[in-house]
Amino acid sequence: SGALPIGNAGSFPPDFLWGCATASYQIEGAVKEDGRGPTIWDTFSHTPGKVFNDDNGDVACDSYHRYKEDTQLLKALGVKTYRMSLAWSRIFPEGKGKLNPKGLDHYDRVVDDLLANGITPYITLFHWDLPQALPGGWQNRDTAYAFADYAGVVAKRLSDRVNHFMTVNELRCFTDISYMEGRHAPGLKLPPAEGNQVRHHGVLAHGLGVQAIRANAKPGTQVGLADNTSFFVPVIETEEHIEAARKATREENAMFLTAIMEGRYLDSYMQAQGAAAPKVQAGDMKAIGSPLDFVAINVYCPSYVRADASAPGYKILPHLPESPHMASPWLYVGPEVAYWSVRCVHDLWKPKALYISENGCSADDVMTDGRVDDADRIMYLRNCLGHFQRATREGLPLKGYFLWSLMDNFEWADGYSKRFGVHYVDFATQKRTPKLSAEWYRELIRRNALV
Ligand code: PNW
Repeated sequence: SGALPIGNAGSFPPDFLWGCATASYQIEGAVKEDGRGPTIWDTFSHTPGKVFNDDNGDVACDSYHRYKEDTQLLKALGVKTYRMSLAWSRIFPEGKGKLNPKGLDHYDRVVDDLLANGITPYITLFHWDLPQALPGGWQNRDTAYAFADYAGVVAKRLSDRVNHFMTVNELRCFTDISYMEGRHAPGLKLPPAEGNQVRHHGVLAHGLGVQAIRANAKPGTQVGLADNTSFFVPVIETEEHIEAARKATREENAMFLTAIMEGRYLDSYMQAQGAAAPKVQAGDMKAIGSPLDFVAINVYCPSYVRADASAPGYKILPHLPESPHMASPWLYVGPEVAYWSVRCVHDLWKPKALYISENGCSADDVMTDGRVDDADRIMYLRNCLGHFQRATREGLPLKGYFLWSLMDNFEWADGYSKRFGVHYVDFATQKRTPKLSAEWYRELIRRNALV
């Protein structure tokens, strides 16, 4: 009859790197074990009313004890790589000063187990679990120096086996959301001058971290960061609107990725902040602009943008509350952002290599007869990957993709109420069950093509 053969909707480059991502506080648990020091997320999640249902990361996915099981989940998926973060306070329980050797020993074991199973670790050094003991947290410039010391120690210990380090994850989240909007630890609502200083300490930590890693790591170690840059989709693909998207990407990220890629704050940003502009010391911008081997971006949702005759030359089109979104209300759907994120970063700054350090979604997963048929998540991922694929087809230097997340985990202020995993976690028993999306991802990796 007229049955068509099973086809591939398009292949990825042969060496494209497929992976999954997680973060220490979201999966490890074991918050009091082997000398780990408390973090601002322990404090925040144990403060009533801060996290949905007053959930916390005390146990999470218990990955501190179950990391070998997690490695086997990765292996079964067929991913070649795993993006994980280290808990700073396991290594320096007070953020600086006395080193806890048990912390480094733990990550040695995790890395060795991954490598023994053919999985390449990509390590994020800071994914929000800031040691509580650091006075003033990111309000204090000293925290940036403490971070660099910690990063250097890790690089020295692990770079014989780990080739890729990301300094920090999502600058906007651990500065703005945490210190200005109050939704994440430490839950402050600082005025603009102090908030801008926190942002500055964040990018400075990244820059000093890059320098410390280069000074301590094996030559050839690749250094970058994972940023949730705000990304813009031109409403119409004409040069005029594409230029508006590029301009918006540069201007709207002036305090984060733009400063890192250009080694300076845009005049427009400094002028707009006026008296509240960050106080910058000699040498800061040089450190912040340290050359990178790669840029990794976390891509979830778009803003749509159009060209505009008046300054600044673009207009961001707001989402309506009823615009389509995934289970998390902030996670608006707009898969073209996958292509335009890569395209705009490439056009603006031409990094040597680009990775997607996170992409994925929450869905209202329910287990029925032992199965989780998460068609919504497959729809979301397939759509995004089609647009990432366009970037690779057009020759943009996109090298790999880390799906967020390997498994359901502690979703910050949403506690355990929002599930992002391709494995379902029953938090009462810690049983991990592959969702239908895991099966789908495995098949995509097997064919190296959209299915
Ligand atoms: C990222 N928002 O966080 C993080 O890197 C992950 O740790 C997290 O689990 C994942 O995305 C899913 O949320 C975000 O409110 C958290 O816009 C919140 C927002 C964006 C990113």
